Amino acid sequence: MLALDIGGTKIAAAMLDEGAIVMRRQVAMPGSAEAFGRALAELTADMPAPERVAVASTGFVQEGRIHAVNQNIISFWNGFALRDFLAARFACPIVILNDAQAAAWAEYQACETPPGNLLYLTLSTGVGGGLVIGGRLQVGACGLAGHIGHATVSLPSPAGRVPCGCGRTGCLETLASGTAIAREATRVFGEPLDSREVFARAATDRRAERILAHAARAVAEAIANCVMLLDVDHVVIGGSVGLAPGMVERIQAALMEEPVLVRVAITKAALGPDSGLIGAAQWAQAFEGRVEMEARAHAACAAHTGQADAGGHSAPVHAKK
Ligand code: ADP
Ligand code: BMX
Ligand code: ZN
Repeated sequence: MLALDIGGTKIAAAMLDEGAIVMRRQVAMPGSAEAFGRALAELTADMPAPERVAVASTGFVQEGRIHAVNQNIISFWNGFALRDFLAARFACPIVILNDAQAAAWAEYQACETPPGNLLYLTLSTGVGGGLVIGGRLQVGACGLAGHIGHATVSLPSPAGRVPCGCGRTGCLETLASGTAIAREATRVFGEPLDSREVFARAATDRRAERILAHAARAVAEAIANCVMLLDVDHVVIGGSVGLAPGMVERIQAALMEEPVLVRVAITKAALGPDSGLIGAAQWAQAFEGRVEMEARAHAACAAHTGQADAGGHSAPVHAKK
């Protein structure tokens, strides 16, 4: 099985044998469909022809197409026919899932004692989320389930409430993603800084630590909302920002500021940067053409994608301002 994890910053490709990763490669996510094709060819050049392709991708997935929630994450991703694109390269079944949903599924399977309801949060280029409720991964009616990065939090960013590429203002993603941390650090320090550099400076510079603590507080608020809404009893944190030194501890500390009722267990992703790859593979293994496991591009979802459905509705909620 070939597994791909396609994010706003990088693409990871892995060959799996009986669920275990045997080869793994990673490249930067290119900015066009043509360059994406070339990167894919390069990543898989020395891999054997797969029997199945499993994809964890940023964006929400409907019947093999990827739609952007945040228009600013990947320039060519909105409505991109990823399954057709891959089918032209691999003559085998292809299963596609949102990246955070895939990671949630893998992390749920990796739990020694399965929680009742699990929330997986990736702090990466954006902020993604996946939910396993009562042992079932939630993809949602239209593929959007778990998109907690676009739930708003009341904590303002020090630079004010920031508009998000999804059309809302004050989303968790505008406070706690790698992109948001870099933007805030660049404002505070007056020089271009990425989030890795903010973590490096945090031990010795209080301004850097404050930026990370603020992001952690926003995450804790979103977790509290999720506990109240869904009675989540375990939260798993992943993504390069979530896995960076001290981030989980900062979120745990911030959740202690919330009432005891919402103080759930928070752990670092047991599968580290591989949860998306492994979760997509596990999902594809179980899929066997069961369409009820996929979100459908049904009439009600046309509003999300701006595509007119049979009833003639076309309400692009993502129209750029
Ligand atoms: P993707 O979003 O493509 O899945 P990542 O999970 O690697 O990829 O997240 C990318 C974001 O994480 C970028 O904003 C990047 O600057 C940031 N990042 C990458 N490595 C680190 C690190 N070691 N420490 C902190 N931030 C990191
Ligand atoms: C964004 C959104 C989610 C995704 C999350 C994390 C897009 C293109 N992506 O909120 O679907 O799960 O980012 O993705 O709208 P990543 O790119 O940070 O890995
Ligand atoms: Zn948003």
